Amino acid sequence: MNDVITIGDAMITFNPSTTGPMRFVSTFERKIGGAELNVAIGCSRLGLKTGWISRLGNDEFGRHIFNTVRGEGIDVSQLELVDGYPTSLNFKEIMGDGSVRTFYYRTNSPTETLTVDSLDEDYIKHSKVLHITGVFPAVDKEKNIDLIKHAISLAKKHGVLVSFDPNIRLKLWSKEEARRVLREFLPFVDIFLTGEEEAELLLGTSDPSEIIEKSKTFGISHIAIKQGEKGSIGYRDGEYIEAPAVKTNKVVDTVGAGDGFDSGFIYGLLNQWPLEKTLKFANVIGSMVVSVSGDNEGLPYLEDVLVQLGEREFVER
Ligand code: KDG
Repeated sequence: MNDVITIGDAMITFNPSTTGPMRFVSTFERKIGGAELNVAIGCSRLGLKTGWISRLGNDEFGRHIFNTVRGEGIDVSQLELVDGYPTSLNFKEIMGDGSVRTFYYRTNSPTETLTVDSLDEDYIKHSKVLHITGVFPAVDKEKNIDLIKHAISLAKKHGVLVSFDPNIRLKLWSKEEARRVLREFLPFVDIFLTGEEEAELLLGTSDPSEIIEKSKTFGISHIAIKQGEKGSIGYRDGEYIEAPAVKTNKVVDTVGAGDGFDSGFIYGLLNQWPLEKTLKFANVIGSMVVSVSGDNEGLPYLEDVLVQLGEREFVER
């Protein structure tokens, strides 16, 4: 039985060694990225039993990602290396203030070989949460939208909670397409983890109270609004909580912070924590991610978060 499973496309991510426009960057560090995989890594490091459904190229980069995922303790039974599709790449540009642009090389992704028939009903049935995002449906749209809809229907059939982060990537589709497709998922979502801008695009408002009201009309029971450096807002069973952000000494790389938040939120929910504690925990994780270079390197282990929260002593030596 897995606590959390997710479906997504991962990439080798090249982080620039220097800040500034990418055309002037000559050296990069090889890392790994992919929104859904980041959440899987975050959940696994916190101690949740986690599975990732995906395909990678049967090449050196694919092997590197496969070994990393397995090394993170994530279940790889639904992961295959496929011939004829090179593992996707993503080059990042980071400016002095930590803001990021990404340049994808992910057409012909190995996940094109992942079909509705690849989904194992039993695997989904034996999970507590299915986490999906707006990235995967935007890659190879025609097929992946159906695949995600099928995964959601299997989850609903077996009482598995559906967690959804819109993660709208406008380099992959238009605002109109994203809105039309992702709104179709909303009636099946139990846990909605959104940024304000994404909510504006999907629901037509960035006002937190209105986001909550509109989300409730879709029957969504757990809502978290991620506000970056302002913190987060949560709603559950009539309870509305504003959780301030945690101060970060230096923002190095903002990519992956939202995925870190998601993993913390799911962890708190599965442990039946009060909403306030869950939001605080998730905010701390987001702040830890931005202080480290890479999309998932900053995702903490449970002990690290407890140290940040002052619940565990930090022992230096
Ligand atoms: O949420 C962070 C991810 O988006 C990043 O790791 C990779 O850009 C990426 C993507 O599309 O998955």
